[in-house]
Amino acid sequence: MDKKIAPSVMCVDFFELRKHIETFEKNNIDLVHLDVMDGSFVSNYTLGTDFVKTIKKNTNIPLDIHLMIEEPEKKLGWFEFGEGDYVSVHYEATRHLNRAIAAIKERGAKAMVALNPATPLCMLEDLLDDIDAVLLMTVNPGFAGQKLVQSTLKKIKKLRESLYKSGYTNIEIEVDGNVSFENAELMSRAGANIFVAGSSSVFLKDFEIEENIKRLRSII
Ligand code: S6P
Ligand code: MG
Repeated sequence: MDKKIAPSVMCVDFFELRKHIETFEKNNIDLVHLDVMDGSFVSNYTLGTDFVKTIKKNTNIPLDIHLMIEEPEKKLGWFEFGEGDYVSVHYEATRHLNRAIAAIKERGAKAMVALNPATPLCMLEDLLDDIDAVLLMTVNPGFAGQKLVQSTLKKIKKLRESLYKSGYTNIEIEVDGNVSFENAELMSRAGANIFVAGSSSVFLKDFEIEENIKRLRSII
């Protein structure tokens, strides 16, 4: 399965946005990770509908929209995405997950279910026929710059093994949170293939972003 890097835009200096997007394009970045937070599902607020629209309009790199919002099925229509983009909705955020997944797929995008560190993998059981990927949170959602929740490393391995055993070999696994160079290696070995790169790798202070991308790519 292809390994993909998805830099997290909430970690960049917004005054330099254009420069960062150009760097992503020049370095063949696979996905642009956009964290959307509503101040309710998580306490923080981040990138909203206009921001997503601006990025969509200004790059051909597929988007990876991570919706940390309540009842996402009611808001999907407000977001700009389409064929080839990835959109994740949290298991914990809705009673109508199936409806949310169907609405994402109707628009040709890849549907992804996100699980918080404390949400067990068994919750995915009846979703596997309908999803393209699983986003395993490796920190509690809401903020960049947090420490890895160690138990999530075992969770990645357990998920990859059970997907193989049950024949869902095409389902991708994305990891999000403290994907440092050190942790990325462990996550990759455990079976993750999409790596959200934030302040602990690609945007690590005092290092060049291009160098960090190369380093991360060589590790995964
Ligand atoms: C966190 C969010 C993430 C962060 C990313 C930051 O709620 O979903 O996408 O932006 O994890 O990376 P790092 O390396 O600072 O943990
Ligand atoms: Mg995220």
